[in-house]
Amino acid sequence: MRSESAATVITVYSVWNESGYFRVGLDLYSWTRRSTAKTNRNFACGFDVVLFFIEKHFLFGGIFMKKLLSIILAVTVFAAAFGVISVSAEENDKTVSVIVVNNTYSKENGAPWSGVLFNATVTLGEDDSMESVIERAVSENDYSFTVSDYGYISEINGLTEYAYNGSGGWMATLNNWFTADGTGAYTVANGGLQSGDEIVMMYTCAWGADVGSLYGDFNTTLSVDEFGFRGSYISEATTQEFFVPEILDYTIEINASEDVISFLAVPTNKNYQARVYKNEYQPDVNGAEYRGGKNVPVKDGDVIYIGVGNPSWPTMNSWAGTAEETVYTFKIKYVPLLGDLNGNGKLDIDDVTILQRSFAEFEELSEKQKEIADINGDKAVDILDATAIQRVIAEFDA
Ligand SMILES: [Ca+2]
Ligand SMILES: [Ca+2]
Repeated sequence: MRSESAATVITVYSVWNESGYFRVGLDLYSWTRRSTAKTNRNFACGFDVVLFFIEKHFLFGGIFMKKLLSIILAVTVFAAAFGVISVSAEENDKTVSVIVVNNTYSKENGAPWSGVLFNATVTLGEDDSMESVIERAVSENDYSFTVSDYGYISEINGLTEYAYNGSGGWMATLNNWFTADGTGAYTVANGGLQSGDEIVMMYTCAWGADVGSLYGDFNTTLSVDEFGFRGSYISEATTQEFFVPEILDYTIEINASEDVISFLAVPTNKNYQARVYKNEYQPDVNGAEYRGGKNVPVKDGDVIYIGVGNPSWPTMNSWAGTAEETVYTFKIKYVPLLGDLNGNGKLDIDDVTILQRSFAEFEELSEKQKEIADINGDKAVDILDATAIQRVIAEFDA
């Protein structure tokens, strides 16, 4: 995918909340939204995709069908994806999150249940794979499941494959990626499964097409519905408004001189991976990426690259053809807040101290600090500015 890249600036607004800290909307908003985005995709389990497959079957004959079946099996059964989720691990526990959800087959249409069955944090052992982790999560949450003769999960809590017009089944993503191989292939031992990963086991009524697994589709953009990022001082409104899948270059303005940002970068077609890099795009270097786009330390001048569908990365779509990758860039620009002399993204007592020390001539303000110290805008940096900062602090501590 290639498109005209217009530079777009994502301005990040910092907003005080009642407790006096900067609030990061994306924290709550976008990350919740990610899980609900799938919910919103209520495809009426249709016949179209099935027909597509049948058509292919007749067009290409048995070999194709075999491949197709193996893909479908892999998908139905395993589905692993490259997701990411915050590890709310205790101490040094290594954990992954496992979510089981059915957003495609409604009760009205006959499903025994729908929605999120559970969202669990599972401790990761050395012998674990995606497969074992999913099975353990299901049984630890006291739900039934069935492993088919082919070794994949065919039933969870009474919702079985083929339940919807013969075209339903279970698929899983690992960090929002429908894995190219079965879930058993992604293990702790081989590094395919890592602490902090997010596994979503989801029901599809259409061989994956209704949950973002688009076989034979070569779109490598990021999904606008599921794009976002969060940082300590980054608020929400921003990215949802400014991100356009076809625009490749952005500037992210941050209010703290340093921050740690997590990107929620989900491909439109989740058969492809999205990988996040800093300052150097290295698609050929395994592990050079920030897994799941999480916890990227940034400062002024850094450049974040998010690639989707690089031809060297695994995808089940390689059966159908080769995609052209899409690479987005996000330049990080530090835009200080007025009065934030220590550059930590908020007005606090340390800013007052810095100012007072400069009055007492213990320390001189840097040029940059001088620019932002005049918080009351009277062209002078003096005690009134210190007072103004104190007022802001007091107001929000009140
Ligand atoms: Ca400060
Ligand atoms: Ca002033």
